[in-house]
Amino acid sequence: MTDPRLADLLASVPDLRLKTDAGDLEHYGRDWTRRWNPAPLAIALPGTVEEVQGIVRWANRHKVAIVPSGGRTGLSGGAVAANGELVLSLERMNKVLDFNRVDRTLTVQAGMPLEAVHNAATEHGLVYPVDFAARGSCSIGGNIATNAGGIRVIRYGNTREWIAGLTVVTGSGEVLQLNRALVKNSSGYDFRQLMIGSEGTLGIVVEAILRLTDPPPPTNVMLLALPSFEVLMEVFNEFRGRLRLEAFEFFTDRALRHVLAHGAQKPLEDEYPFYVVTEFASNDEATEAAAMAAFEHCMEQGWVADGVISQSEAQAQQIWRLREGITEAVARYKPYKNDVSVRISAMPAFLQETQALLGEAYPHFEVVWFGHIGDGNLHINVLKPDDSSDADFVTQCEHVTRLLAQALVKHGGSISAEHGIGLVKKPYLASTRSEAEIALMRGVKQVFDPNGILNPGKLFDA
Ligand code: 2HG
Ligand code: ZN
Repeated sequence: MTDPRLADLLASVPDLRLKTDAGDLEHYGRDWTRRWNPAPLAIALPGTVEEVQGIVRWANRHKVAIVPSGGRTGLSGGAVAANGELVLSLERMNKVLDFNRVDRTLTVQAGMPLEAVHNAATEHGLVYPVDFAARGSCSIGGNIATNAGGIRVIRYGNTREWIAGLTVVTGSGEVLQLNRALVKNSSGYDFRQLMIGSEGTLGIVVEAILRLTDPPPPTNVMLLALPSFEVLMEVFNEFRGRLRLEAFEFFTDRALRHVLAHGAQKPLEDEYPFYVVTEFASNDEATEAAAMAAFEHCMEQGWVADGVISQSEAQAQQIWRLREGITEAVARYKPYKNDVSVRISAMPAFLQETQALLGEAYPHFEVVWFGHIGDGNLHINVLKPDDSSDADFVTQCEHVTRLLAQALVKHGGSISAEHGIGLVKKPYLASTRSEAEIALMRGVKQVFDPNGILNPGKLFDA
């Protein structure tokens, strides 16, 4: 280890675990975007809050940038280290610290994988309800940094709703205990909420107090086949009106083809252009009858052409796999991803306009649509053809994203619904946030991170 800065780091934080092998730099320097070449200085794996503080103080002395790092499953480049940064991986800080039955809270270290959080809550007969396909690899700290959403937002909201308290190390190395699990706390600015979704630019989340809730009632999962995009919101309204929805997701025939090619089981005899997976509380005859009534009404209206309802837990999982397996199934095509949202009421007009826009702009690329339609959140994955270079492909897609951003401005939407801005969406931040807001964000960054060492270049340029 020849770099004198690293020698000083080890002198300042004596027991710190540090990795500098080429393979580790590569592994920890990238996220799921795969667009940037990783080039971190080193990887630090602290085991305590004090060690995190020591690293931050060292970084301020040497003006070395820190990239806070969880499971690196992000899709916006928020955890990429491509400029000699120190990656601060929370992966060793992955334990449950406390469970409080009265408060119904679970205190965890930030590096805990989401699935481990789910399991820990279940052990106490409760649930942490934020959930999505990357649950096994992503970490709760990363979820907090991006205010992650997922497949149950329609019922439970985003990560933000479930954070009762945070312990954060700021850019100047102070440790803040934010909100301390209070249910009511009307004592000025809520820095906890400011940290949530700040993408590691204001502070490093080291611990979180998570709110837990009762397990949902028994549910059923239904797959619906739709003849056209236009009826999607009609079907949503019908099901939402009659049932307590836990999820309402959609995907296209192209998405289905990829998931089937990746090993999922064909759900219906015939093919249809659009599909919905919906999960809803179903614990008695009345709810079962309501589900059938919604289905039949949609069939009569011609909004739904076919469908299947889960008869067992295994079948429910099979249906879910059709939706949850999409990201993995298309990963080999290095997709260019959009993650946009509009208000639910603006969805029909926005869908129509976007469909026309993308159909015209991308006649030569395969476009896979899916998403959390019940939250007004669309994922648009454009697949890279084998004969296109990475750079050409991204340039062409960026051109279309500029058009999409204009449509978002018109419909009052967001360029990032749940994946964060990171590096990928940085050029388009102004389509969602006003100049005045972005100027205030810069001011806030200056307060929490005066030397600009925390994840610089992500979200906006200083
Ligand atoms: C999902 O909803 C994730 O499955 C990933 O947010 C979306 O791969 C994507 O574009
Ligand atoms: Zn999503």
